[in-house]
Amino acid sequence: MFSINMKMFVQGISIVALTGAGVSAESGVPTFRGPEGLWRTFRPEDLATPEAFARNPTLVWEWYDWRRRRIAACQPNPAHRVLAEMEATLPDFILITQNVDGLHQAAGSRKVLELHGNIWRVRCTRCGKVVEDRRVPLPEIPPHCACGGLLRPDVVWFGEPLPTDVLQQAWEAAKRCRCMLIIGTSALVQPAASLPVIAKQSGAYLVEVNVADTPLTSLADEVLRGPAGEVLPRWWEARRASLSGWRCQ
Ligand code: BV8
Ligand code: ZN
Repeated sequence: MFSINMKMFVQGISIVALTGAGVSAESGVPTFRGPEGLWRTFRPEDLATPEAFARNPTLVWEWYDWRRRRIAACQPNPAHRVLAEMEATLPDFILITQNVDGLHQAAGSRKVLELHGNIWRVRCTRCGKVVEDRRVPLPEIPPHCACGGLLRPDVVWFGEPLPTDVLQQAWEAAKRCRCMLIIGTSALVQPAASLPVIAKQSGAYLVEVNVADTPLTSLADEVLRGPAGEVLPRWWEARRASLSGWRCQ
């Protein structure tokens, strides 16, 4: 049983949640490497790289436009909502996500570190302007900036560095947290997959929420095997009650 005690909460324990595509699976957003995963039809190097974009921006944008239309039809699920509630309830909580779908923010999370960017932002390859663009479908493919430059999705492609400030904050959060929830990630993509290792080396209690084993499972102190939308609310319900009991003292 998860042994974090109330004192840790009282001392403002730092809890970090790291999420991957699995947290959005029950919302209907396809994962990257699952049986019906996004990559099943495409290979990452075909589409999610700067080289692929330089070679064929139309193909890359057709894929992103298709994903944007899919995601636009998806709503946050109970796992997203519980994470927003944890942010509102716990004195020291931060959410780190590999996802680009924006569903954490749609569920009410505000303290979100987006390691890989956001599919609802576009960036001009000429003037560098970054704007939110929620048009589905896009009026033209590939889309262009007012300056005439080609727009690209404001996401981190394979072979591209993660935003330095975001990555720095994520390292810091992993180093200082007392508990890390690792939710719905295959733990295959770096440097995101190293964050739980850093947390563990710093003495954190690791809770993995997944429907299957991952390379991190052996490192976890507690494994919640099942869909995040079901098991995470139960896990939180068991603790929120004791937390609110603490508030009555
Ligand atoms: C970097 C944004 C260095 C785009 C993504 C050569 C050159 C440079 C780097 C490398 C290289 N070779 C390898 C690398 C490192 C590379 C990497 O890690 N490759 C892997 C594939 C081996 N990393 C990078 O390139 C990174 N950059 O290293 O730069 C650098 C430094 C300086 C200068 C230049 C370069 C950039 C990585 C970011 C790539 N962008 N996304 C887009 O989305 O379009 S990654 C993509 O994978 C998504 O962000 C996704 O989130 C992420 C990880 O996947 P997961 O989230 O884990 O999803 P997945 O489908 O894999 O797993 C789902 C899990 O959920 C499963 O475990 C499943 O069991 C579970 N699940 C399913 N349903 C549920 C569930 N769990 C709970 N409940 C459910 N209901
Ligand atoms: Zn421009």
